Amino acid sequence: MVKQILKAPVGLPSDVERIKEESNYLRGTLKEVMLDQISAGIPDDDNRLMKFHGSYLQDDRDLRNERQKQKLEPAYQFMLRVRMPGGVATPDQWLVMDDLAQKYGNETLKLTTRQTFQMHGILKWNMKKTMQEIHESLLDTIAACGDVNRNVMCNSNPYQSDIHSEVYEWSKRLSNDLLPRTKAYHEIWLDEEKVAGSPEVEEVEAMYGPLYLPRKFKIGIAVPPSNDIDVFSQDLGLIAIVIDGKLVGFNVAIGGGMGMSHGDKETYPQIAKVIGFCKPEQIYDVAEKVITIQRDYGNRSERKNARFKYTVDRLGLETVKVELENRLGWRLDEAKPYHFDHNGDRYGWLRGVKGKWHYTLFVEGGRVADIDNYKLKTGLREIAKIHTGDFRLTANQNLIIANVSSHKKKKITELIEHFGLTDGKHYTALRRSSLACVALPTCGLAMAEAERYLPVLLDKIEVIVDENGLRDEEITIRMTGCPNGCARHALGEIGFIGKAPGKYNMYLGAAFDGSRLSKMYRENIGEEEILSELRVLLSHYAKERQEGEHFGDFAIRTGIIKAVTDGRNFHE
Ligand code: SRM
Ligand code: SF4
Repeated sequence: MVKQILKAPVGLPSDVERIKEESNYLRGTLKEVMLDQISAGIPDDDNRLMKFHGSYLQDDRDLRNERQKQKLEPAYQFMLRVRMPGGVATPDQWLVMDDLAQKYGNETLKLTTRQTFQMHGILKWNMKKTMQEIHESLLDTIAACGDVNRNVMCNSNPYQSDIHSEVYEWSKRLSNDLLPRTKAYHEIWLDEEKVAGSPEVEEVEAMYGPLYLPRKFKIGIAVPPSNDIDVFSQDLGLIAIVIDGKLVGFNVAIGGGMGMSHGDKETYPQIAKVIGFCKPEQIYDVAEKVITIQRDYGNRSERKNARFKYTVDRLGLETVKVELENRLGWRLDEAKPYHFDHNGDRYGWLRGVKGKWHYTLFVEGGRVADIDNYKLKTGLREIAKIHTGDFRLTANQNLIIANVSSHKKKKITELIEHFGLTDGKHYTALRRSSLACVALPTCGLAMAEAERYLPVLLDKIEVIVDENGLRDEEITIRMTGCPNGCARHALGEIGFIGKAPGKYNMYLGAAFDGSRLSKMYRENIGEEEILSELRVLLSHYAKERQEGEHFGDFAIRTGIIKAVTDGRNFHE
């Protein structure tokens, strides 16, 4: 093995590093401040720690100005994110989430782009009860946010192959084994007794250390030909390799990520690069060692440059690979061939390999709510009451009612029809291929609308789509309220990033299989300009595309936009 001398960036540690250091393994003063009845909020330092417990303090931005005028504190409320590897929930867990959202939240559930539930609008006084009920349902929110390994994603299509359940088990193991070891969560939320003795002795975070990671860390496992989890957007992406129906291992890809800041060339989205192959039983070791490289060499001064993608780009891909192999004490094999077809979902009823049925439902923007006549939340509650399989939350914010027996299929179909739940097939394929992040009113970082606006914009784009005979053409379209990229905008064939209220940067040219980034096409445009641009582009595409050519590839081939194969060229 080659000996290397690597350096972490020098500079004063960021404020968050201080907060972690002083937190006594993520405790801070959370226990006390959650009891305080004077404010519905909590201090900033504790809010930073709150993330490690799967929650953020937010305020309802729709009410912000009015409350300010009335000299009231902001309408503070908490967002809560569940840790649920691979997005698999039992019907009972679904019912608990539904009930909690109703009792303590804003009566809706958000199915996130990382396959889990978020609840919004939980008041401080209800947080502990909510956490405890989640725990009783055998789920938790540990490490759902914060500078640690997050919810591990996994291909959500059980109909695809026998391999799926095996791969899902690996995602669960990774998620559990990479959890922080501190008992802070259990003490603060579940009232578990503190074990006697000094915490430093009790809780050596062998892998994370007392400062945890410089930034969040994300792992996802794809099962080709589906890249539904956008494996190249992960800090550590694993691609299942199946030979003769057997899972032989995983290709390992490192250094992906979507976030950036407008106009800041030091920040950029990046595609993870494949560096080799390992056997299934080696993935924990690989993940652990990759995480410790980021722990040791990630940037702890500049949070905007702290993600693993920047560590990889700074040190060099080959150097990181050598360091990984040094830490493993063995070499990765050559990466094995694989092929992705798409990064979307396949809707409606599909029969799986073991004779079970799976129904993929289109959930626009991932929002489970009863809105006017569309009683999605009620319908799913009724389905959960009789369902004996499970639910799978997809990385595209949709839902699979999975593992339905032929016997139960009839009853579930009746409920789907009774509540008019949709697989999206009466919409354009464009809408079915859409993703939007939460943005306003809850996200404190949103510069523009996303989830609430994309459906409205799509109503207008669909007219253009129909005029051009593109109704069944799958074109991925993604909108985020800011450049953090929570809906993986840079991997949408059409991407919009919020710049200011009603204004977006428009991106084109990403690959349909999630393997190439998009590039900025127009800056700071409003709805009228968006529609006039798309009118020209989509008509051009309808007339000039080659057989089977996807829109992103067309935009590159015809020179509408330059291809970006490495995020470091993103701003050029
Ligand atoms: Fe995200 C922060 C919502 C997936 C990149 N994200 C946030 C916060 C917590 C805002 C904040 O820090 O104050 C948002 C909460 C809004 C709200 O009101 O709920 C938020 N992110 C989401 C979700 C709910 C979007 C959705 O509509 O589904 C997704 C929850 C995922 C989950 O279940 O864990 C979500 N976020 C993502 C993804 C996509 C992914 O991971 O596949 C990304 C891009 C991939 C990546 O990480 O590179 C993403 N979120 C960010 C970033 C930018 C990080 C960076 O590298 O710069 C931030 C801001 C930050 O961390 O400082 C952020
Ligand atoms: Fe908020 Fe920006 Fe993420 Fe959208 S992309 S949820 S606006 S942080």
